[in-house]
Amino acid sequence: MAKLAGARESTSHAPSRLLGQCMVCGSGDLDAFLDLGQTALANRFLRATFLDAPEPTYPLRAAFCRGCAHVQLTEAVPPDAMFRDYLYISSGSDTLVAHLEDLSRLLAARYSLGPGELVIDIGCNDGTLLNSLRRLGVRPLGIDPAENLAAFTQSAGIPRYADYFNSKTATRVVEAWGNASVIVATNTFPHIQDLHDFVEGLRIALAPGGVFVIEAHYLADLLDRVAFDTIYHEHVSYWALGPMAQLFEQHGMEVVDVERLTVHHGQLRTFVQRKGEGIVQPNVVRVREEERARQMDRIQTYRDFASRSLRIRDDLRSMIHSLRAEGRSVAAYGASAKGNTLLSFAELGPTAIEFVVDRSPLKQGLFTPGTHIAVVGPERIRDSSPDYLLLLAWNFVDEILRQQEEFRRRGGKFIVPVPTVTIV
Ligand code: JHZ
Ligand code: ZN
Repeated sequence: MAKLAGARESTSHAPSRLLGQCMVCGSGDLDAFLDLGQTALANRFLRATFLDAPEPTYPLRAAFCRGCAHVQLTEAVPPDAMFRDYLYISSGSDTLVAHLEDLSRLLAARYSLGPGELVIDIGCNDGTLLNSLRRLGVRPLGIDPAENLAAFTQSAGIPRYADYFNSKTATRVVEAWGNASVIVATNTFPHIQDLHDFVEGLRIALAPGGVFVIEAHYLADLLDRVAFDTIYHEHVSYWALGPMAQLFEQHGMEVVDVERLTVHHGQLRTFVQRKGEGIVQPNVVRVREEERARQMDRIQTYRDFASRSLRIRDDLRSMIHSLRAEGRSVAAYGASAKGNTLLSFAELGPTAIEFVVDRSPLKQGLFTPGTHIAVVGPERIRDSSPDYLLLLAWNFVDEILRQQEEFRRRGGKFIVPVPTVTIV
């Protein structure tokens, strides 16, 4: 088991950096459309002994670039405060493990990957994807700055370069391991603060004809699901295909294929190659047209989204306060990062929410950042029989409802916060 984090014992407050310009096109014409307040870092769960210590918080605001329609935060938190010691593990959800196994099979088949070929996973986390790639016979390499997660790949014998990916580390990686046929990044691309240097790193590390495959939450789905809770400091970018294609074009690369996925709350899987090395599929043009048709390049779209987000916050707050006033007990399920945006924004603390259940042993025993609610194991649902569970990991609703049949049979109800607050 990975060691529990050192950084959670520190109360140091490295300041955030104001992003005065668009990270894609450099325009200074940024329009902030949603202010989620001053919040603690979403994955920075606390030990009991630190509940009274000052907790660093940072402004959380999303902005639209009038130059290229990219959506990003207005402030960047120093990466070391978020990624050196990382609590989220990919193997925490059966749905996600199955998804990453499918992805490894797709990559191996689509690119006919042989035993000598290197596949790099940027943000490899606990090595779930790399394990499955290795079983298919390819040569895996993980790159990830999380020191506390290195033990997972080490015990599996998978090489890992424990740092951020950029042009400098790409050069070192090529010297030590050679060029990669495929570089993949699942749920990592939204975290990248220096996009241009990252893309230069790809150009250095990819073999001729090599492919970069991104999976990241898709802005169109974020809008449809009103998933404002997925806005937190780790995610500096909220990707649509239009701005993403522009980014790669600036570096002599192009998006050659794209697919929409249902995993998490809806994602985009994008395939990128050096210009001229691949054939651009009709999907790319189609998705870009769909984005224009639904006005993802207009600020009004984001203003409407912001109003719907405020409405959810108000509805949720009043529902939970009235349930509590009627004497009902309310707890939450899934100590997800997005759950912490939701709890902070709706100002729901331990008097409203008794505890948060999570399967991950890395989170149990800790307290939610900012709101300080205890995280406990799933057995607590049986022991305390809460009347309601606020579903903070709503992206796994099917998996969780299946697991919690007993709770529901006994009359327990789930509150699903988005796209509108509903009880199931
Ligand atoms: P989950 C993470 O966000 C972090 P989070 C990251 N920044 C990102 O971009 C997204 O993923 C994609 C628990 N759980 O996956 C496990 C149960 O207890 O929605 C997790 O702690 N029982 C990389 O944190 C949490 O819920 C279960 O049955 O918002 C879910 O977190 C299941 C399925 C999950 O991601
Ligand atoms: Zn821009």
